[in-house]
Amino acid sequence: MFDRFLPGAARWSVQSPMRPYYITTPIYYVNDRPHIGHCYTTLIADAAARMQRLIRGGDGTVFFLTGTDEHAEKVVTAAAEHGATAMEWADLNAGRFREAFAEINCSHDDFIRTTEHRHKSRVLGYMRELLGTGDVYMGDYQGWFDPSQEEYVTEHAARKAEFKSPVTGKPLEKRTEKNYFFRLSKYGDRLREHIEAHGSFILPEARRNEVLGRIRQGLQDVPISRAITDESDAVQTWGIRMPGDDTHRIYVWIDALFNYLSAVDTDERRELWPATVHVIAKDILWFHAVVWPCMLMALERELPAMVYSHSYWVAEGRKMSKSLGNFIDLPLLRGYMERYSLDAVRWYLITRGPLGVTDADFSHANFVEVYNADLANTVGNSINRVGNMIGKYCDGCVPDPKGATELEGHDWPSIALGHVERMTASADGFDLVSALRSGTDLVTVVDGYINQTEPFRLAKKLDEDPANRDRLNAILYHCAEALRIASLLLWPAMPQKMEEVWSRWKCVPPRGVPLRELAAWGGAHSLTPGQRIEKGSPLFMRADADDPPPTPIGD
Ligand code: ME8
Repeated sequence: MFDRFLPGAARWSVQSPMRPYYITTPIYYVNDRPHIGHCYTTLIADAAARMQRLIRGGDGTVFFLTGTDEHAEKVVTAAAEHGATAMEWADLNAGRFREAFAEINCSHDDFIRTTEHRHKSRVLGYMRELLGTGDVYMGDYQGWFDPSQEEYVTEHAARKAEFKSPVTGKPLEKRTEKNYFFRLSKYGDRLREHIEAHGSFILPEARRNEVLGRIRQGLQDVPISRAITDESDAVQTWGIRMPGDDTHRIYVWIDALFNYLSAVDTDERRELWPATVHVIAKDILWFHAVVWPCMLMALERELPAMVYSHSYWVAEGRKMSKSLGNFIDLPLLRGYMERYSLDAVRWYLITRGPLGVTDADFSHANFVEVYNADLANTVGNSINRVGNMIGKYCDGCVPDPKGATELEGHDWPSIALGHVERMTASADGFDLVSALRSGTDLVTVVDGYINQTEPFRLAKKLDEDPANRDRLNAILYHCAEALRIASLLLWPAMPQKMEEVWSRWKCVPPRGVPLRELAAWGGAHSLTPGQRIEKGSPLFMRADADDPPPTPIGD
């Protein structure tokens, strides 16, 4: 029914003036199963993708990519611990990521795995191109390797973290190898100029400054291969071999970054490049904001328009870690979905997550507070209240405003338009929380209007003055129409609940129509006076703050 919002439904034409919107998430390691962090990044990318599908309607393509990064050494070691081959283990966990993203209703258009032929074959092509640029050479590398993150850390960072992983706290290993190197140092100035000229290339601002600061200290060349000294070693032989040199495999990070290109390097999709936004977290900023753009420069490819780097979820005030056993994992999220609904979980994660530069704390008390404040008491309450009043005072049919658009100082067409414009501008600037606030703020305006005009009092005075009927009808129509528009703005975070409202109120948006037309006050897609609507049960029941956290479901 809502196929206009489904992945792949929109196709752009060559004449389309709008650039396609190509959004990506990191591809996740398959050594373990997904947790809240992976779900969060994919969820905010989902909300952003849905916002653009909504804003653009049929005008311009949106393409949303996620997937898994499979050639990491830790995939082989985790597999061995479970008596599996690396491929079996990767299959199992890639399946878990797919299922998790389906469970949280992510609308990605593609899910790429780096072990797929389409990816591996294209990576070989990119690597041959890179070798041909003269920016790759064989050199000696000695450094502190962090096996838990599959990366070398600088001498300075290693010392500072007492030779433990700055991310996981696991011991670092001193490694020396002969490797192929990419001349990152050659591109420092060009990259700095690019960042300085493009204010939203790295967001948020603080991350941009961080990167600029490090670039100013000078860039060192980076290894892009790992040596294979033992063909019987399962760890060493897992990965893509360097073209023309079987004694090296491509470094997993380089292999992984290429996914953004390989997924769209087909005749049908090539127009999608450059990506509009790579969504990542702060842990992998350097690779995305420095190594990747410099490689693209060497390959003479266009750079992505934005790298958006969010912060971290922590749990009940503490960093999530395996040893503390406090990971917010999928079974726990499932417990929340079952009790409070999937869309309540999506709402909480998207609007209270670490989108900016500070970490966000997942706490049960905060979840319940947000659920009650935003959903039960605001969005749900307003929709139920207006639906009930229409049921009671207008025989369950959308009332006729008789052309009135302004009442009690509320110029509704311009109020609605203001909120739609704010949503559009915020979505374009990747301020997703502000984009969604445009929806809840519009609901709050409706609440204030109800309190001010008191339609429930007016309904008791219909016999006193015949003009009261018209006034009541106009008030309730304004409320319902404003809520219909708010439901469009809230849909990217809460698609199921808002689709439920559309089906109750008989206002399912037709396919291929952009937001500005869908949301036009009293326009072709507005509520139809005289149309019978269904009341339905409350969208969000109030939650009891004293209830303990839900129990995890499944594994
Ligand atoms: O780094 N809070 O994969 P990865 C928020 N394969 N987000 C979190 C998080 C947390 N506590 N923990 C993880 C890799 N994430 C590479 C990426 S891309 C070419 C290769 C999210 O499985 C966040 O998006 O370690 C972070 O950047 C990503 O998971 C790291 O996932």
